[in-house]
Amino acid sequence: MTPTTWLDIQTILTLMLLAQIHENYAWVTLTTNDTYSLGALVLAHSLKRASTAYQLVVLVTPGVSECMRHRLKEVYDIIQEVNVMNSQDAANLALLARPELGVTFTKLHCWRLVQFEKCVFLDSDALVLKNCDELFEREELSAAPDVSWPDCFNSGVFVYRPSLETFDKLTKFAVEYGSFDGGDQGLLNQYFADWAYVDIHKHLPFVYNVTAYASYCYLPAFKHFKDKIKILHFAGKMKPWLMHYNAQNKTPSVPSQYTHAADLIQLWWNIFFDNVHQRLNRSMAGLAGALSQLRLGEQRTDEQEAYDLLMRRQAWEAGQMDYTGLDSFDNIWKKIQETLQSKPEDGIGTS
Ligand SMILES: [Mn+2]
Repeated sequence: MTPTTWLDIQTILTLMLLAQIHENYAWVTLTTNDTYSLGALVLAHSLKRASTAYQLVVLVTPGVSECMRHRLKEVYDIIQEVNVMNSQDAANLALLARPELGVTFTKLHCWRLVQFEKCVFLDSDALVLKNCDELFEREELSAAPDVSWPDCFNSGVFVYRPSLETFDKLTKFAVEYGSFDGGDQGLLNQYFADWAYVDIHKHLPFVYNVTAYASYCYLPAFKHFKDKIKILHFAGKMKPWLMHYNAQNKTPSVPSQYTHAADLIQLWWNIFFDNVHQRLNRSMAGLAGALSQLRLGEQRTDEQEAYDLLMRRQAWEAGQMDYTGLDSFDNIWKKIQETLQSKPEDGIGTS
């Protein structure tokens, strides 16, 4: 065999191996409604911008509209419907004042994607800034420390191996022991309890899951290491899509707690306008429908501003709306127009 032929065979074998790895690895996220799907769409585009070699999977619950599912299908390789699992641990959730966290138990379904050998789960409120394909070299369960309690990992980014057996054990564990914080982070930390002590390779560097919120943030370090951040995580209640966006000057109104990350929030919105906005339409629920009405470079009408504000408030409060009936776009729009058109004296005598 000539050296050239041998080299060719080696190249072919390497390429075959790589192709197989690419098929067996996937990024996975979860969305439970149309508003969170905005995050999932921007996240997928951020992964593509970072030129990932791996597939993208999105888990959706029944709360995601048909129309939004079509948009998700355009950018995700696989869209998988899962049922909402509640922690039914109302006391713990109330303690956290985050009743919406119960839904994050749905995350456990990611272990059922057994067509893949290894996956990285990313919350849909994450934004990938640099290629992170090297994460697939890590083992289950690899994650970055949580800023509030660094002996716990943050469950917004983690490497895992899909397995029906693990899924079963996790759900049984959840039923038996609950979760110390009522959400998936407490549960996963209880289950993978040796994470903090046993294997340092399972500690991802913090740059793979940097929390954007200022009171959780070591600001001088944020400034110093900003260029090294690989994944920014908008943990907490304030999400980029909840920030008011000025379509005329193309900038979001960044709350004071986030000014250190203003350029990265601007990046989220730039990706949103480059890749997501034009594919939205007003039949979508919540903020997705409201944002579809934005026109860059144009000032919004009072009605549009009022509608946007209402949708942001709804999303903030995580209120359940009836998107097809009384709370549908057309009805809310009509109500807003009536309110804005009514003269001030109309309000006299009403509380
Ligand atoms: Mn999150």
